[in-house]
Amino acid sequence: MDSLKEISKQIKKSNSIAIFTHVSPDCDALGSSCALMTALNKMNIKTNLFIKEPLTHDQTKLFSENKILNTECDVSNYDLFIATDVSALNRLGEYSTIFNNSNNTIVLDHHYCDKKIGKFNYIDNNSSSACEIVFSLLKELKVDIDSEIATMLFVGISADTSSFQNSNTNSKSYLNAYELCKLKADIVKANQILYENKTEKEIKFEKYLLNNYKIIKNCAYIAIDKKILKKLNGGKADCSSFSRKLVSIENIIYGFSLVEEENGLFGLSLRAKDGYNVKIIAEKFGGGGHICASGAKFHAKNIKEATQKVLEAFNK
Ligand SMILES: [Mn+2]
Repeated sequence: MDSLKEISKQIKKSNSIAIFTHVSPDCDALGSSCALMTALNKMNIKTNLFIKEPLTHDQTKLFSENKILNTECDVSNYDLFIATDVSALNRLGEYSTIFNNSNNTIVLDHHYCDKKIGKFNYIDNNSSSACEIVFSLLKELKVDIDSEIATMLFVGISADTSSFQNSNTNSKSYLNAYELCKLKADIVKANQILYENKTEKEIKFEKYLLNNYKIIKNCAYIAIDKKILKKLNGGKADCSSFSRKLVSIENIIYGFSLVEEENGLFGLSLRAKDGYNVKIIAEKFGGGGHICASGAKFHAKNIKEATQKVLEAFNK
């Protein structure tokens, strides 16, 4: 692995940088990439962040969408490409080819990966979030971390640890959160938007979850097809916290949600209590992530067959 010192040297050498992050960006993907872009621009290094998908309603309150480009990335405009919160090429979506074809790339991530996709790679799976890594990098770069940057980094740490509850939380996460508070991260705003901001639709989805989840042995799960999504007037994003909620049940070790995203294409979200592994299940379906929190997408005839496939994988 390359040091943050080496990586900051590469950054200081470059004139213009493009940043990418993973598809279906979460608050850590956005926090790490937006904070890095803002800080580098403060250092007068021309930096653009490219994200194809629109932000969710909550995310737009935490990150300025107008500073993010959703266009094609003209390679000739940049001499360095950085990916945050992602270390697998396919998770870069439409920007994966550009990243793969460039010979000057940096990866900053906390997901374990056997294959290194950057020229320079800083991958630390002891960090709770990519935001912790970007925070260390910004300190190495000696850039002034203002309240806006501190807030974005705090949001990513808080979101990836589910407010310091997930098993990826450690003493360093608390220390970084402490330092970010000292740097005037707006934790009231972050907490309100992340945790006290439920819409009626979210309540409706939660109600559906609580009325319809099933338990087999130590595994709680919910399966939702397009018909149900339509009835609830929502989409896959409205189910994103389901597996985490299911694994919070007493005596339940594994939780998963299965959501039909397109006809015959199913999104699988998996969670396990500390000390148990769901990543091996995600990998069986061509996905990945963390030991305790991972996901995949796969095809099946219908929701029944998709559910059966996942339950069989658990049985094995
Ligand atoms: Mn992350």
